[in-house]
Amino acid sequence: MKIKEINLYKINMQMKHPFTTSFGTEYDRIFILVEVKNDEGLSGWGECVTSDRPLYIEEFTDASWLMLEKYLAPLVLQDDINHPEDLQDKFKIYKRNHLAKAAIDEALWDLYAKSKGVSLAKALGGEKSSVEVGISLGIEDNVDDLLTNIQKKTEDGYKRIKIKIKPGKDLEVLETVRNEYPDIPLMVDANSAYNLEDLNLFKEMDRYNLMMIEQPLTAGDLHDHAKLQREIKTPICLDESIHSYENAKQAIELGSCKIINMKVGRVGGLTEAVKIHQLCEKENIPLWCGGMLESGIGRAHNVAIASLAGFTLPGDTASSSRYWEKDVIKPEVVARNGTVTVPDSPGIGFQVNKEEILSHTVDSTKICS
Ligand code: OSB
Ligand code: MG
Repeated sequence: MKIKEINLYKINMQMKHPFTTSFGTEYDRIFILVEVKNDEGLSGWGECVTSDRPLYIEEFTDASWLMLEKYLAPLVLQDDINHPEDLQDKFKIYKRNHLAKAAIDEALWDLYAKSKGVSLAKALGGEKSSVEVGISLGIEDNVDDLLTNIQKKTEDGYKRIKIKIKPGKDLEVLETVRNEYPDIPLMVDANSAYNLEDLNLFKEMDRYNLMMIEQPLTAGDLHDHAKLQREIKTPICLDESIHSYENAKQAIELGSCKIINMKVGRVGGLTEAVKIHQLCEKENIPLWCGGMLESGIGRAHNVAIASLAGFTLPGDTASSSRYWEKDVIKPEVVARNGTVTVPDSPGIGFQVNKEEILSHTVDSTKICS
């Protein structure tokens, strides 16, 4: 593949509902879409799932923009790329910046699949024709609002409910939710808000029959997560701690988690995601696809990766309409009864609505070979 042109679009999309986690509230998503074009005029698309501030991990949109424009795009334009996997070697000289790298990796995978006339899911080795999804519910000031959300999303058929927790919004909330809904598949996500001094709190959570506790402690602290996992029955699932195959391998070896949340952005792209998937299959570690409040482009990539057989638990890829008045792809992603169909047309399998993208674009640049 000879890449002729790379376009970056800085997007500002207003969310339908603000989303609150232990690290803050998101009202708008300010992120980057990447379009790569080959010499035959075919386009591939990827999403850089940063936010405007480095609250979730260290990357943020303006930094990733610079990374993409100044360092990553020129590397891709330099010479022919036979396969998206070739990016791994090329990108190695620049450290981390996984969300930026992943955006180009996704775009190249989409383009590669389109040029071969196969779906992205198939190109990645996906076998499922549909994927199961749950929903991630933000922290609410008022627990009644959370209960209302749970009621609605359960009626919609989502396969499991994840609720965000933070210190002061944890056990009491869980007690209320479990009293109201004793049997729903339920999990919590702390986004790194606790430390080992909170051990007793996590021991108490064992009472609530949770599927898992996602990222209770600081990102990267595999040692303390292993200590915590030895003390509690509820499986720990790692999100922010897993940036690579090596992180996943070490986490499994140390016993820091029993489940892994895969985010294509966080691990630097689809090639690395497939590698981690193989590891989890071999080690019998249940895997599911996380979410970053993506637009349709990122959402489409999530559906494709989740079609691999080792994604055995419902992911966070809810319907486009949960996040947006109007998404940037056609058709939008729709979860029916907690199930999303995996498209079988070439590439991501959703049509990119350029007009809709441009209506949210606050900055753009074209980088040519
Ligand atoms: O920790 O999984 C997370 C959203 C933004 C940043 C981090 C996380 C999340 C979510 C929402 O939980 C997942 C989604 O609905 O896309
Ligand atoms: Mg998480």
